Order: sequence, then structure tokens, then C-alpha cells
Amino acid sequence: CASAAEFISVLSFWGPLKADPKSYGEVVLQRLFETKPDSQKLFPKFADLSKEQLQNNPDLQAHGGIVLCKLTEFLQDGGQDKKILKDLAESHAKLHKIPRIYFQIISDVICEVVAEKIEGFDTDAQTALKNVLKTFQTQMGEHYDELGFD
Ligand code: MNH
Repeated sequence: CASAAEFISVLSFWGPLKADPKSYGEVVLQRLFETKPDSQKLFPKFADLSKEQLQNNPDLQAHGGIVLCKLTEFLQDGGQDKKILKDLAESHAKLHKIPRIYFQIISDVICEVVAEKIEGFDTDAQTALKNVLKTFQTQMGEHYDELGFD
């Protein structure tokens, strides 16, 4: 589990992502779909779109913004308020039907994108982000267990 210091370390370089969630979220989703094309099929809105149609796509940018804002909320809360991820796990398991393995995949993508785009993101910060996203996945996994979903 990530320490409070690790949440603070991640927040110390999260400013650009908090300020521009749509742009970073767009890159994360595009990279997710490239890395793991299966993941695109899990989004009814995006399943049938070509790579070209995913460029400068306002829906993709909007959804990227939604994802990044929720992640920022989790970071700022320090993983304390269990309800944030309980609600997220419920919608993703029951409504969107996203197997938990995809949270591992998107976490790796987020680490990769942040390492590329954020200046001064050193190895300590990388480890902190990895651990914080591990905490995110663990907590999501506990809710998935309760819901009896893969
Ligand atoms: Mn996801 C909707 C946050 C990872 C597929 N996601 C939402 C919503 C939020 C959100 C917030 C809108 C509210 C809700 O339905 O609960 N999602 C996240 C976060 C992560 C995440 C913070 C991880 C980080 N989501 C994923 C992954 C997938 C996925 C991984 C699939 C591979 N999410 C969806 C789908 C929707 C959604 C599908 C519904 C989109 C729509 O049609 O509007």
C-alpha cells in the first residue's frame, strides 16, 4: 500500500495533469487503445472508431478528462474515502463490465505517459506513482471481490 508521503510526492508533480485533464486523458486513452486494442471494444462509444477518428475527437477528450479528474480526486483524498472507489468499482463491474486486469494495464499506461510528459519526474516519483496506482488497483479489486466480478 502506498504511504501518505507517496501520495504527496505524486501530487507534487501532478499539477499539469490537474490543470489540463482533457489533454492528458486523451493521450492516456489513445495509448491504452494502441497498447491493448481489446480495451477499445469495452467502450461502446469508441469501439468502432478508427485510429484517425480517435484523433482530435471531442468525445474521447471529454472522457479522458473525466478519467483524469477522478484520478486526481483519488490522489487528493489520499485513498482515504473508500466511497470514491466503491462507486467506481460498482459502475465498472456492473455497468461497463470491465475486467480488473484492465486497471493494471491503464496504470502502466499512465506511468508511461506521465514519465514522458512531466518534467522532473524522477525515479522516486515514478516509484511513488506506481505504488499509488497499485493502491488504486488493490482497493478496486477488493470491491470487485465483494461484487463477485473478475
Ligand atoms: Mn472508466 C466511465 C473513471 C479505467 C471503461 N470511467 C468512467 C467514468 C469515470 C471513469 C469517472 C464515468 C462515471 C462512471 O461510469 O463511473 N475509468 C475511470 C478511472 C479509471 C478508469 C479513474 C482508471 C484510472 N474505464 C477504465 C478502464 C476501462 C474503462 C481501464 C476499460 C478498459 N469507463 C469505462 C467505460 C465507461 C467508463 C466503458 C463508460 C463510458 C461512457 O460510455 O460514457
